[in-house]
Amino acid sequence: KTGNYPGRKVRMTEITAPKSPVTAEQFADEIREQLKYTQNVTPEQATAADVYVAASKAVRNHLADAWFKTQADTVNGDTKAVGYLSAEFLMGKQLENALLNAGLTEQFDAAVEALGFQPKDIVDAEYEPGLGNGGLGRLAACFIDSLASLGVPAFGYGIQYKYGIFKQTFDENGKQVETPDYWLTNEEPWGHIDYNRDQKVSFGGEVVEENGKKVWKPAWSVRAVPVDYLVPGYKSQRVNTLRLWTAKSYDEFDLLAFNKSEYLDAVKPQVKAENISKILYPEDSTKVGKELRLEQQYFFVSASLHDAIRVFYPGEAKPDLTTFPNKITFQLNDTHPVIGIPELMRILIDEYDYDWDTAWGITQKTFNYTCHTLLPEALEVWPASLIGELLPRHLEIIKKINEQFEDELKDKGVADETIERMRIYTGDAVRMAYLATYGGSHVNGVAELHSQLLKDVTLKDFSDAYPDKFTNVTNGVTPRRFIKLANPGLSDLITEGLGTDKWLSDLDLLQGLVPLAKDDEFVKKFAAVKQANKHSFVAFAKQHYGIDVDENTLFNTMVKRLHEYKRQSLKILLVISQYAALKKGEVSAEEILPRTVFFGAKAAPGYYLAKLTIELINNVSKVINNDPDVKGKLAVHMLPNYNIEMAQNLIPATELDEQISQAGKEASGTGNMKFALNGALTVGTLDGANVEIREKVGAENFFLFGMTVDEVEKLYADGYDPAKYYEADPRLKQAIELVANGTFSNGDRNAYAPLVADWLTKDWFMALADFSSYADIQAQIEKLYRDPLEWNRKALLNVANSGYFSSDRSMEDYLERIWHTGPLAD
Ligand code: GL7
Repeated sequence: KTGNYPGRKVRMTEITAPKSPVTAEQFADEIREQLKYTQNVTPEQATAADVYVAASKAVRNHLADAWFKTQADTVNGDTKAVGYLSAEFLMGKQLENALLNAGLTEQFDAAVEALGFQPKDIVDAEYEPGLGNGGLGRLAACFIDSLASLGVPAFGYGIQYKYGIFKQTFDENGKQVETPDYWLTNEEPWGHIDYNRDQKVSFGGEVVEENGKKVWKPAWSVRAVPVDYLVPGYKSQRVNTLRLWTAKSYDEFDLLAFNKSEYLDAVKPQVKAENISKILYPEDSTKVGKELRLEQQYFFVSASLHDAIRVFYPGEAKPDLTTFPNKITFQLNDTHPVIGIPELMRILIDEYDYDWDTAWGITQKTFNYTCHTLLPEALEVWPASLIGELLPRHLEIIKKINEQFEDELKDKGVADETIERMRIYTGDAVRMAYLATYGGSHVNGVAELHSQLLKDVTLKDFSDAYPDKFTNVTNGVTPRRFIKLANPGLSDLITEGLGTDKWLSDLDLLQGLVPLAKDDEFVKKFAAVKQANKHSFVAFAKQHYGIDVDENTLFNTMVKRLHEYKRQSLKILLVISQYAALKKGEVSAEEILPRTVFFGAKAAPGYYLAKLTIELINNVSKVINNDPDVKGKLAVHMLPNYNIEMAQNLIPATELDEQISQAGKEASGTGNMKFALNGALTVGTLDGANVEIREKVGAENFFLFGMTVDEVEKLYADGYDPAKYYEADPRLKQAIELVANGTFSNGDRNAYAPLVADWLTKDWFMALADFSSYADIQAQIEKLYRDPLEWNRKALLNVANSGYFSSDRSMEDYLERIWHTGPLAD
């Protein structure tokens, strides 16, 4: 069996939606039936939450046949499937998306109204699952949506955490407060727990020799139970599977301990097992070296590999696993699932009796690795002792892989000191990125610049030794969720402009809007959509955050995780300098361009400077928003708990987007794509996918500032002294002094001393060095904004030229460059 990738463009736009499978009346009856037989309430008793569950189950039922057919075609056909192994899937709310993809939106709206509810209230009743930290987890969700929409057979494999990313609030001092996200408090209608397809995952113990064979005798095991989520493709009639594992104990209870009245001890084994899928680690772009984290990684990867064998070789005791890489190709989403490489080796050798070389051939063909970072500190490195304790057999295998690797490098004539640098196993540590690079067929970065830097810097030795392994796939976002659902006004206008809605599955068609940017009437309609979105966001902000926002101001947004390299500090220093200029009367009331600045950002709970930055933003916000001198001119809001729902509401309302990371630090970014596709202009650096966005939308439609990667490197090499920049730009000096002198801390000069000290003495990501060019470009931004027609023309050109950033296109690139497979036959 080989993949049947035909080498053609994988567009599925020819497939039209099935004729509406039900009428609104029928759908209303299906909801009533669910209310009656599974919710056990009458339509009169039903609340919005009941109707949400009932409607969700009704939609799920509609997808069942297509799901079965997709599974059958996947297993019986000859198209290789994709297994996307990811510790995070940040799905967002499911109902609206499932309705859209199943072609049931209109029936739902009418049915729900017939039951006496507002569709929006039903959709809002869903609790957003937060099983991811940020871009990496959301990317996984976009990718599986696109694979299903393209008709490519695929499995997402991950963990059903009991607690997702923490909920963020702020205390009265503006400090971040984290509370647990118990998202499963109420009935969750999407995931189906399948106790009959469980897998056993073992840990610890020792390796012994029996009859010349290594045998792992684990000390303890947990039961991995899959929870299946349906992933419906948009108009593709295909439904893929997202299988998230939950950990259960085999020993519910220790009766002996219980009988001795040691009740807590009695449930210890259960607690230990179930802890594995208890909580998502809230770290983003940093590595966590915790035992539990390694347990999580091994847990879901081991279960997933065994599951794939079960699926593709049903009932076979002695399957021919040399065909495994033709059945499924596994993508390792960052280093988190890389333990899958030694695990597949172990399965093949220990469980199925293959020899080392055969096993290695299968393994290397099966895996590919995506690197999502440039920060060396984010590449996972595990202490060998920890792996040895938790997975002794795997450590042996890793050592042997490393020996083979070093031999191979020697044969290639690689110098000894280079080999030394490249070792996968160093004697006391295991470098997961290196293991992934050697153990798979392809390695990719997530934007052109990033992939280049991987080859030139982060993985240079590897790229020198294995140049053919390296490739790029620029990230993308799904237009279904991030344009159609998030921005219905713009979607309708695009469809009107293009005369078709086919753009939703072929986003390059947006190019057809380019000529319309010359049509003033169309541009005005586009401007009206943006204004309407701003108006809606004002209501959303009032309802969710209790704040008053003036819709006749420039909506300027910076939403993403809080991290020094992303440089929220740079933005808040600019805001402070603008505030200072207003206070001093340096800009007149006529001159000033009224702005509302929105921040949204969660900081990792242990990340001190990031949390202090949040506190600063909150307190700057308090001072500015309460200062009558700047009322109507400048407002700042730090919105709590940035999540997918907020993104879907705020991005369409934003006019100016901030992508201001230090060049060479943001691997790609995907928010930048969402903003451009929703008609915001970007102020940004030449970093990550900003580079490609600017190329596509045109340099004249992008506000570029700051140092390039080369300039950053040079400045480091020459010795960077942030204090010099502080002295040189009075705007910057003023802003930092206001922070230092207690203006935003009731006179307390110590409150932000650690931040100020960091800026003036370290400033690792050179915010100060980029401040002047950032402040200077504001004049251009303000000038353009004063000409609404020109601003909106450029914004429209951003939309028209950003079709490349569809995750459908990303998937096509993966199919062509890495996976070598394609859609199922119709
Ligand atoms: C990230 C990158 O930081 C981000 O730039 C990229 O867009 C995303 C998806 O490729 O991956 N890497 C990472 O560790 N996190 C990211 O968001 C958490």
